[in-house]
Amino acid sequence: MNKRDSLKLLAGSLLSGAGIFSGCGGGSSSTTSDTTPATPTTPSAGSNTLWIPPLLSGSTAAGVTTYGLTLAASSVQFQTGAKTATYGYNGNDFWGPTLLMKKGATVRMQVTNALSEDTTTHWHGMLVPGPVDGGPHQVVAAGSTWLTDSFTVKNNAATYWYHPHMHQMTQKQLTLGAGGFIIVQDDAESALKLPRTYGTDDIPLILTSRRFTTTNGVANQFQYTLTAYGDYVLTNGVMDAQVTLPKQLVRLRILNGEIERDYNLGFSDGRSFYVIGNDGGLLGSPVAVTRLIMSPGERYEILVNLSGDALGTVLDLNAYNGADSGLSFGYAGLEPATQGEFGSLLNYKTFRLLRINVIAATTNAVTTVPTTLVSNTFPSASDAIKSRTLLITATGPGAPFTFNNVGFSMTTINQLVALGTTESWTVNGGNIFSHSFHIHGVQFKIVARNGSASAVKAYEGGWKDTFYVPINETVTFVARFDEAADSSYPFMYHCHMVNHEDLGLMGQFVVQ
Ligand SMILES: [Cu+2]
Repeated sequence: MNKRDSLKLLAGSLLSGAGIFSGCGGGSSSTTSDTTPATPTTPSAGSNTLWIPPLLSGSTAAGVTTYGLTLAASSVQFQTGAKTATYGYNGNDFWGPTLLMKKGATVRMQVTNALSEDTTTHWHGMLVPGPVDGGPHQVVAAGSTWLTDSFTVKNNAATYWYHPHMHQMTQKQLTLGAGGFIIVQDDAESALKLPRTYGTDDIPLILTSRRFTTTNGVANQFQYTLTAYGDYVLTNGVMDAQVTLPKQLVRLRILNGEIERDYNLGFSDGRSFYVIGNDGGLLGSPVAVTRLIMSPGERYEILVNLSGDALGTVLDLNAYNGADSGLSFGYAGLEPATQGEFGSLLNYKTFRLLRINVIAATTNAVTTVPTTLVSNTFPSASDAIKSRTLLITATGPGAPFTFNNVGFSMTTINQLVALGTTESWTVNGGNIFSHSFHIHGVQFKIVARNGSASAVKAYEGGWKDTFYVPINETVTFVARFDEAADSSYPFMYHCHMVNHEDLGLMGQFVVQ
């Protein structure tokens, strides 16, 4: 047993009996008692058609576009036997529609909570003020509707997402399927010759996995009582997903939607692909890679060139998380166990995320990778008027992760930031495990890893809101804080491994 396992097993033994979910809203008694993990079986080799979330463009009146979302309970036939209880937005059984919006538009969000428990809806990566942000303080009570103030879309063209952010309920609600994409378009992106026919050559991909209980419940919703790692890949909510893609340049908008697992992405034939976008916008130019590490909450847009492939070619998008990956301890999913809290059938191996079958090209197909994309102006370290350091800590056996030894409290503001100023933040991953750091209210630039600018990967050189923090490494970013938030609706910074977040690896800050 490694150090992390021993720490967390102790944490689990202390915390699982502490009734973390008691008092967190009703309606889940039938699933909270369903904690016995099924004996895992090898995932089938069958293939199911990839689901593409429907687009939602909102309804416009008097110059304001309103996006209506309703979160409700549903169920999915994932396994033979009983259906699995799930959550989805707008009548979808798992996940929700893709909100399509344009930079510069005036929009507002309307969320109806049709669950029997409270939720919140956070617009991950969107540049909005505190009261619109949908963090843990902006509770949408069971049966109620939240209509935000209108706001101007300030974000660059990129792929964002929405998901619940209810404290100590985020893991459960995200695990059950509550989430969705937001695609922002802008003039700079529209001027480029890029694939953008949604569902044809422009494909959103949420990558995640789940473990099922003996009664086909989703096991991973229970903090520490069972693994955060799934045994079965769900790509856009579909097990063993396959998609037909045309023989041309194809754009994949990829979200690591996992609870905890990192992905080391690549293609089965080892081909290069091209990173064109980060969390908050396009890069200056495409970056060719054969592997791409994504931690939970991150988005990357990539181009895959299928124009040279024969019709009928079969290609797999895989996670290279195995012994031959070159990865080392701390990377989430590298633990060799196949069962138990830190085990999974998908751990310490290469596994398939999506099977691609190449079909005929469309008319007006894009077939060449652009040499340049957009011009970005980032804040620089020399603009920073303040530096902060966040060390990811665990105070000892039995304790969850914290920032600087201070666990999350809804009533404690941890940082005060002056509106309109630029700061440099350094996150130290600590010596126990890797993490995925996310901060609300800004898009930022990663300027150093372990103090070295050259250690920042070229593919993560754009606008970011979430990043991979390896064990024993530091990551420094520079951000300009232009969105206001007061202590009524403060912004959050947290680990996007949502089991860590729910147990206290989160802090609050105001910008004023
Ligand atoms: Cu973490």
